[in-house]
Amino acid sequence: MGVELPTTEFSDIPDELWLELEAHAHEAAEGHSAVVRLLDEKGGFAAGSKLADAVRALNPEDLRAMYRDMAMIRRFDIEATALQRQGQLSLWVPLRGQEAAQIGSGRATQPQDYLFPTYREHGVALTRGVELGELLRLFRGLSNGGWDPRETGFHLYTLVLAAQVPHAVGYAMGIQRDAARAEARGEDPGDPGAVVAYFGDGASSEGDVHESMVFAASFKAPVVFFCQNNQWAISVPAEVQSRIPLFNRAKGYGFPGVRVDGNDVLAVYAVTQWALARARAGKGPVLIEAYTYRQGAHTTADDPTKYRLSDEERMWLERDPVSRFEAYLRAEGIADDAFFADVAAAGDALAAKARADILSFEAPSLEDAFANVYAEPHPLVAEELAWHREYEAGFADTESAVDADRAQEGGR
Ligand SMILES: Cc1ncc(C[n+]2csc(CCOP(=O)(O)OP(=O)(O)O)c2C)c(N)n1
Ligand SMILES: [Mg+2]
Repeated sequence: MGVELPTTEFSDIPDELWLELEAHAHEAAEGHSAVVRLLDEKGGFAAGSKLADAVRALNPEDLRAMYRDMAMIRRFDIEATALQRQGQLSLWVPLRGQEAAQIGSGRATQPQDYLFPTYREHGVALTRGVELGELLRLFRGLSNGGWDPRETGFHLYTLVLAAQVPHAVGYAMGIQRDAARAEARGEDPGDPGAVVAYFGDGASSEGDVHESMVFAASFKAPVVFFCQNNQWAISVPAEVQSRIPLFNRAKGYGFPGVRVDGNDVLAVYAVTQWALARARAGKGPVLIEAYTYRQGAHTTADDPTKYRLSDEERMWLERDPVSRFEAYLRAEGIADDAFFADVAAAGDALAAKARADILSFEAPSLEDAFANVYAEPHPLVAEELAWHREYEAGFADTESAVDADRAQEGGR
């Protein structure tokens, strides 16, 4: 379970504060605590470290904003899940349980950074100013993307597992080269930003992640690999994806790996800030494993009761990231009943807006879905579309029978 981080890698970080992480790593190596954590399960704060002091120094306003983001995206997620059940979305990918990992890491980024999400990063999207209605359009089948990645520094969702990770490293290498070229011309590149590559525990098994890590290490690319280990890749448990804790893999590539309690928003925020600062300073990549839990189904097309026990779900509910942070904010006197009531009301308003937005959206077109398989028309796609139309038409009788039944029931 232990980890040995290369101490020389850490020794020249400008802000000595971050050396605290090295201490965490050594502790882990001795088997004391393998996880960087500031908030315990009841919202108690582990004071007495430099990392803790830095986090404690955060402006109460920022802490409240962090909570607000977590609560808002949770409420949005609940509404989107319900909207899918009511036939308004083709699919929804719930983020419930991963709010701290996403809001903590997203809030640690700077506007000039560029983030590559998977398909579950709704919380990160919120921190980057993505219009949440765009997520609904995507999952309704109305758009293939939806927002301008250059404006938000937030790439489009990627559904092909790990495909965004080599893109992220390539982008980071591009940043590095642009800056070097500017310097060669005698210009000041300023802060050109760093990159965050999000992926899951399951995606970590893809060759793309391996190749990305080799390139990132070799070129010291300014990229943070942010793996949300939510314990499951659909029905496959994380321990099957890796026989060692995932963060330990970084060592084999020659850069630091840190496991952070992914349900502790303050720890995630601090660790991500540290990793980004390191990337900006030209020290190369870091792998962050945010240890968290997918509380809901993989997607609305999945039923987790078929492959995991309710005892496990109950245990993780006790580690819930949102209520943990609420307990901390209350205990510290940073937020009171009025604040939480206000956030709940804002969440309900956001949910109502999502519902109103959806009802104003057009129905997705079957033709559009087929039209975008290739840039040019393709005979096989045309054939498949014709087959699908015929298949849909096969339900016409059933539909009229159902309508007739309903009419009869209505009359009774
Ligand atoms: C290349 C590829 N293989 C398989 C799939 C099907 N698939 C979609 S999500 C998923 C599990 C991913 O698990 P993980 O990486 O842990 O992310 P999580 O869904 O838990 O956030 C699989 C196998 C896919 N989308 N892409
Ligand atoms: Mg997973």
